[in-house]
Amino acid sequence: MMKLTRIVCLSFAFALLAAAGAVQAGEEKTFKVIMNAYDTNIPELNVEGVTVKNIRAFNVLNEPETIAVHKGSKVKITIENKSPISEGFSIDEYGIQEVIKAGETKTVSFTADKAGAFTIWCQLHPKNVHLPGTLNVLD
Ligand SMILES: [Cu+2]
Repeated sequence: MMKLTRIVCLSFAFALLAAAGAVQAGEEKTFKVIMNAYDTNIPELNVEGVTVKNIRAFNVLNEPETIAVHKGSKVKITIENKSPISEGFSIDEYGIQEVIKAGETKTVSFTADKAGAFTIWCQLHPKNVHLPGTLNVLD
C-alpha cells in the first residue's frame, strides 16, 4: 500500500513538471493594439489627402498595457486602426512592417527569438506625431 502511494505521487509530480516545461517552450501570447487619434491643439495635418484637424498624437494602446513575453514565445498581435488615416506598425528588429488602413484590423504573428526592448512605431508618419509602443522580450 505504501509503495503504491509513492508511485502515484511520483508520477503526479512528473506530470506537473512536464506541463510546466511545455508551457514555457511553446508559450503563446496574444495581444491587442489599438491605434487611435486624439484631439489636441496643434495645426492640422494633411496625410493621404485627408486633413486631420487638431491632432498631435496617434497613440498606440496595448491590451494588456505592456507587451511582454518570454524569449521563444509565439506572439500574436491584433492591430486595430481607429485613426482616420492609414497607420504603420513596425518592429524593425523583427522585420515587421505593416500598413493598416483606417478602420481595418490586421494580425501579425512571429516567434520572439531575440531578447530586449524593441520599439513599435509607425513608419508612415513623422515620429513626433506618435506615441510609440514597446515589445519587451525577457530572456
Ligand atoms: Cu502613423
